[in-house]
Amino acid sequence: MQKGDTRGQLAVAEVGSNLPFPVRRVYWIHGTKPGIRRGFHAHKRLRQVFVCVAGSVRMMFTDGERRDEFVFDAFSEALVVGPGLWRVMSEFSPDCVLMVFADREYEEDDYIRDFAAYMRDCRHG
Ligand code: T46
Repeated sequence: MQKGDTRGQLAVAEVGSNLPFPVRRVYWIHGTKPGIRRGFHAHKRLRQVFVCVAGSVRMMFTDGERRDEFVFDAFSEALVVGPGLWRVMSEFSPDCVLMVFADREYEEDDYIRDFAAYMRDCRHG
């Protein structure tokens, strides 16, 4: 939610307004080196809201059949991502800050990091 005025911009993330779940964890990805791609996993349960606070990043999501790929930047709407989607992030600009609000604590066993296993057992759709 943008609250800009003549002084500049102020953006708000608020549970019950534009955050669709109670937030248990916030993390942000920044300083990603040139040419690096991140992600390569899906989540079993985790729901997240992505906000690109600065810069830009290419996002790719697939459920194993449908594939969406787009450049996400500071002018984009926040992105709500539920469980069961495989994601890859690439082409981070040097100034990219990708902030993520999550509805669960960090749990490594919530990750599916093997694409073949994802396609076999876990994909939605
Ligand atoms: C996601 C994409 C968009 C923690 O200890 N706590 C945390 O909350 C997170 C998110 C990560 N970590 C550790 C686990 C690894 O040792 O930080 C290290 C890097 O995490 P990972 O390799 O999972 O980073 P990405 O960029 O591949 O994935 C992250 C999130 O993990 C994931 O939930 O959806 O960003």
